[in-house]
Amino acid sequence: MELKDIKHKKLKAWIKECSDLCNPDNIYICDGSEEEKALLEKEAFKTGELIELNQKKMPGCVYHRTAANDVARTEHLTFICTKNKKEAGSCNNWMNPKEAYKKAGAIFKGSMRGRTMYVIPFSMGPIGSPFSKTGIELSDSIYVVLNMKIMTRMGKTVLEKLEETNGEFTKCLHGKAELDISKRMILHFPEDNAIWSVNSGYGGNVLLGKKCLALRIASYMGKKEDWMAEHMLIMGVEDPSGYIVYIAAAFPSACGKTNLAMLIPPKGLKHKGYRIWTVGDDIAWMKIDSDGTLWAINPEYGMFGVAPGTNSKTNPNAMATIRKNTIFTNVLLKKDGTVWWEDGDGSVPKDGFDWMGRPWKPGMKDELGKIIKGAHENSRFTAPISQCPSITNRLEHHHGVPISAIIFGGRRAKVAPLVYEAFSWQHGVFVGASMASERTFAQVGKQGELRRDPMAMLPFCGYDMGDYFKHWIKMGRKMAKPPKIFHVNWFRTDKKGDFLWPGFGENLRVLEWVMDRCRYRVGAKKTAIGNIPKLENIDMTELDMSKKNLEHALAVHKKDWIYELKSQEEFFKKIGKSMPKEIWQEHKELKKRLGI
Ligand code: GTP
Ligand code: SPV
Ligand code: MN
Repeated sequence: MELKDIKHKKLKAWIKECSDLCNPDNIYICDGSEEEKALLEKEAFKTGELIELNQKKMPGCVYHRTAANDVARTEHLTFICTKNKKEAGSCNNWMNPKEAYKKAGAIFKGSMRGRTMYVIPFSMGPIGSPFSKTGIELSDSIYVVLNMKIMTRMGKTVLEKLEETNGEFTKCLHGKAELDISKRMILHFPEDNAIWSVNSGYGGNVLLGKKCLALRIASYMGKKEDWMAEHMLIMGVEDPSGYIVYIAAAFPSACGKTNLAMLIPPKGLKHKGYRIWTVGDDIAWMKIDSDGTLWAINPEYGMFGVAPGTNSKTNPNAMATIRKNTIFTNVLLKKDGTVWWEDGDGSVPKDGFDWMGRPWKPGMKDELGKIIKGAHENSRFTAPISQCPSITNRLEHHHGVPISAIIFGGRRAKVAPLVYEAFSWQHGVFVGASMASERTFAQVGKQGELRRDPMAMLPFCGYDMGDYFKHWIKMGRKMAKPPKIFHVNWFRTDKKGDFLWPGFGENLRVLEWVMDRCRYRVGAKKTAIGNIPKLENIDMTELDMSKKNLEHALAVHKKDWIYELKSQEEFFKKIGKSMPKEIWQEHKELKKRLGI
């Protein structure tokens, strides 16, 4: 298919406009077929953009390295470009759309000379579902095309549907340009339903269906159209009677979404016969259906997961998912054409090539004496979600799944207990709004620093944060049966700095309590911050953890929370006038409950 064959007038004109700007040698319209994939891979092997992995041991797997300064989302170079600055709010970087188009336009100009511009039609959500949105990404990167093929429903069928309905689409323009970080810009134009990304080749910056469309642009759409786009995993927990409770959970980047979404019941709970169904591991789109309950879909089709720390003990389902047809980015390349990462499976290889392509041996140190890692800490795998052994059979279901509980969570060494339940929807919105987490390697910046990250959406909300909280409150009022809201923290540490809670599969013990609360099967202990489990209501069968440590994990320390309140207040003040009075009200109530 060629440009002249495109019947959708607006689409054709826009591709032409972008091609006039970027000046590619060729335009190629992707059909999403396996033959196309094979051809593109072959070409990328020739140029070195991709390396073919050992096909005997890792069928269908390829390897890619990004530039050394292009290994994580760059939030400081990410902008919301609305006419009115107020719409973007104080938590986003803002740029005037005119200025943004001009600046980025100058960088895009002629940037695809000698390259091909790939036209990537994709659907976020099942094709044709009332939940779904169509995007067209133009990119000069084969790596992007191949990732989009895994991460979204991509190709001919999407384009046909768009033409058939003469539908709307999000205009996504991506160019690698010179991969120059000083000229990198990730721009969102919610009023134009457009995204421009230039000078990056890394994940969330360039797979424009993911964070850019499915969260920043979609959250903006959701506010207007009465739905929600959230940074949440979706999972079903089936009990032995066959009843499935669906849970959506928002944790910041690299805080355990992928792991929780496909957990395997721990040994001690095996006899209870729970089964986990994975619906999504990063993004949820949620709508109130005619039954008054909240239904969710995973708009994605693949997983872009953190490699380090993933192994057959912590996450066997992820290991099974990435056995074939997977793109590995920035991990260690072994001499036998397989890959490895820190805390992965198998023994540490005696040599290989690190994520920058340099010869590597374990224990090597840099000039500062720091150990050189073989895989970058934010190295990732891209794999079809259908390969996950616990995949739900409702992935293509146009209505998604009904959500009974929403869980917020962060990475907090102190303060936040293992789990607590909000008293109401409005209190739950406050709990989400006051979330905080220690920074991880998934974003550039100081690691470990605590930052407030409401609903894990700080870097992803496409409009003013105060208005976003209002939207949450409004949605709750529209639901006949709003989900119960909880907060968890798998990362609380003891005095020595070790995690108090074993995490991973054992987290089911906490989910069990969450489900029991949703079904009114168990009581709770009321504290100032919310309801926490009575010790005897967390099933500790075969878990090597003392009662005392469970007590520590669940403890609510008044002193910590007084400090926490202040930090929340500072953050809410920064959001400014748009902060809903209901959230301030909840803040006041918490103060009262703490007796201050
Ligand atoms: P993004 O893809 O960046 O959004 O990350 P994510 O939220 O999906 O996080 P993921 O599940 O990939 O986990 C990130 C890191 O946290 C990995 O190194 C995991 O091994 C670790 N992790 C996940 N769950 C737990 C847990 O329950 N306890 C502990 N201690 N670590 C965990
Ligand atoms: C995240 O950082 O939340 C990710 C990886 O899931 S990225 O796609 O780069 O945003
Ligand atoms: Mn994520």
